[in-house]
Amino acid sequence: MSDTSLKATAAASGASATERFLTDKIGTSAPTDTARVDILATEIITALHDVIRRHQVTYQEYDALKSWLISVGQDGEWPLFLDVWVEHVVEEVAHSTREGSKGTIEGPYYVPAAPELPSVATLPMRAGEPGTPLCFTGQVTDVSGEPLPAAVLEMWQADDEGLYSQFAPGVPEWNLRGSVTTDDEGRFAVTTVQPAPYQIPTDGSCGRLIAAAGWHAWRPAHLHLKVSAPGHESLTTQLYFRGGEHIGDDVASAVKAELVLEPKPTADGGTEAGYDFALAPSA
Ligand code: MBD
Ligand code: FE
Repeated sequence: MSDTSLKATAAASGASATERFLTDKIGTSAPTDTARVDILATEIITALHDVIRRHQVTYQEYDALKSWLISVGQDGEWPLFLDVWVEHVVEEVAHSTREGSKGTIEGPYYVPAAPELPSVATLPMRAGEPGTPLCFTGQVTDVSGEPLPAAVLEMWQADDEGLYSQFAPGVPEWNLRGSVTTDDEGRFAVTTVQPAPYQIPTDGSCGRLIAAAGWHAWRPAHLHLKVSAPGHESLTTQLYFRGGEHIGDDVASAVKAELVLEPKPTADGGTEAGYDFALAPSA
């Protein structure tokens, strides 16, 4: 980071992620009927009772839980906690029968309306952006292989230090975020840098849980994508790098075999990787 007075803290990125969620997503969930709430809430609470009985949970542990739950909210880390430990199952259930390319979790750091870019483009980045240059190419089609011209590929990613713009201080607003439109054959070629593996903040409530449980805080390096085209279901996914650290033990359980790129070194010291997306027709 160029400005060493700025530190990426859990409280800062958590507050940004919470604000982001409240801005974009609140009220977008369908109204849920009483019977559905009754079943889900009853079963969740009953599952908790079962754990307490099975493990003879003490008052001390109960108070530790209460205190931790309060601190998750104070840190703004509910989006982080839920997206790391819960979202992957919601995604699995939501898309179990969808045709086309595999999706995975969105995570807490998507921002809509990133700068619009043509089919051959470089993501917004700083002069001398650190990291290995990456040329990411591919094609968007429907499930029968018909090209989808003017599909939109929204990309966001961490930089070479594992920092996301708008969630870490000192990074320009739209750094490594862009909204790429495919050409008339559905193709794109995006120049960026290879993201670093991402460590979820260790100084907040999620970090305290990880330390207390003896887990690790790492996600493998990944590119985030939302691919959309008229008449088709939007695809929210991530792509990983073959051989990358933590591919096999992602803290967020979001890696799928189909989502691992085969990066190849290029003559100029960079990397190239290709991926083709097939979008399902809208329901
Ligand atoms: C991330 O970058 C991410 O993708 C997820 C799912 C959770 C935390 C940070
Ligand atoms: Fe991420």
